Amino acid sequence: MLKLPKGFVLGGATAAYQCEGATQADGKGKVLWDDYLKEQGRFSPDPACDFYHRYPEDLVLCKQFGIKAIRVSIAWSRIFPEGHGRIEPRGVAFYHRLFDECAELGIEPYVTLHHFDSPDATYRTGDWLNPENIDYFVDFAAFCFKEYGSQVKKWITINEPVSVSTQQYITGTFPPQEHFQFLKALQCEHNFNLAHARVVNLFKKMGCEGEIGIVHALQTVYPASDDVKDRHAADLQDALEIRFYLDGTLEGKYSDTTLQLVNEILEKNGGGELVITDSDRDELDRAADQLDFVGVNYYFSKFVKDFEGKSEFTHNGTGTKGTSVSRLQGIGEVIRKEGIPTTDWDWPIYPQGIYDMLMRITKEYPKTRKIYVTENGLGHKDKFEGKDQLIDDQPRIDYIEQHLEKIAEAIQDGANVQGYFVWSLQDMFSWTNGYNKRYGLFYVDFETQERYPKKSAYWFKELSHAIDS
Ligand code: BGP
Repeated sequence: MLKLPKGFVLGGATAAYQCEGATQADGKGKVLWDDYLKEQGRFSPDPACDFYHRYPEDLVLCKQFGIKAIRVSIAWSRIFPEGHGRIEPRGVAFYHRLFDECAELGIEPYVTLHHFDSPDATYRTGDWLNPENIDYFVDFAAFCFKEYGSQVKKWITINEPVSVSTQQYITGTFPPQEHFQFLKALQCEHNFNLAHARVVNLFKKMGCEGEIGIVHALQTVYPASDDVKDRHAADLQDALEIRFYLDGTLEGKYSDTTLQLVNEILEKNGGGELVITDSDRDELDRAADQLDFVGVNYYFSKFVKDFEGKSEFTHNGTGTKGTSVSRLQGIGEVIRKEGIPTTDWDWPIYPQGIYDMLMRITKEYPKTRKIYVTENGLGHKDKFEGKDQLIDDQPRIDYIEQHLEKIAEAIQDGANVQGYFVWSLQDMFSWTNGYNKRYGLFYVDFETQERYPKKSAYWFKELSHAIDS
């Protein structure tokens, strides 16, 4: 059995737009995804798994299956339908009910303020590239701290800012679908670091109780070979996706090497200069000193080789193995590494990557107080064979177990990892893949909205008991 410390938190993760459904209910304002998904016509975010109405049922399942904590996010546009100004009381009331129910059942909510769902109104005025929208986000955060401060003690400023910056402006897989706009992507990265820092500093200044952190997507990058060019390619890819964020949020300062790498990326892709002011630097610096934890989302690693050709990117959003392509001009090409299994969506399954990332944070970012693994899990085409048949998702159990083993090893080697949240609690909507990429411990029949515990849910329950005993 896995050697995890007593008190280690076992949780399930969700995000508002992926599970709530009810995207037009009770005065909710539009978000950037609403029109975009409608135009695409591939899949709808409604009703997803209808968490907006069925959260009591899901929380009971948590209780029954030893899940002690849940990651949820507050949809900014339920509270401020236009991103700022007018407040929607029905949206405010919904989250009070949700947090009350959590308290009733003894499940601790870890609450994210931004999980990919900017209000349409702020999106249309430049989203994170417009400093005014950062002000609105800070106001939204202040509102939440005051309103829900007695119910919520664990806060997360932003979920995976890198997924937004790169998918909006480099790979074109998030709206507005722009391609290879490196200056925009990197400016967006800095602006995210700044927005996060301002919210952390505000939280501490307000004297709020509890802890605050940020969640990063940290898919470890390795060079495809020992060749010096491949090693440099891995460094560039890492700077773009990982290092710029870790420096900005955990150290509170971009190192000279990080800035050199980032400038090299810009030079090779049309040039331009980032706007980073002295006051920004001061915010970053103060926030890193006060940050309580970092959340690590880890699904896979990347193996990168030198690439000097024209950028090209194809997203595998259907689960057809071998269809993804990622080549970034002057940065690197993601290759398939012999001997490393991949999911149907081409994500290499490489548990060593989580160990290496946890140890990197521990060693290279010593200000970091605590780490939670805030997302990890396996996207899989689970088969439902009738109400009385247990859904056998053994590959998911294997995946989670292998990663938890590596987490346990990192803890033994000095990483202060306090908990693990499986992505996802129940099956839900996936931003660029729709509904056939299931992650949940609980199977959701999207027609009837019935929930069925999968084999992995029973496995998770045993693990939870083992940690408690
Ligand atoms: C993370 C996001 C989640 C979730 C997960 C799985 O990047 O924080 O919101 O979607 O990845 O990703 P996907 O749904 O693309 O498979």
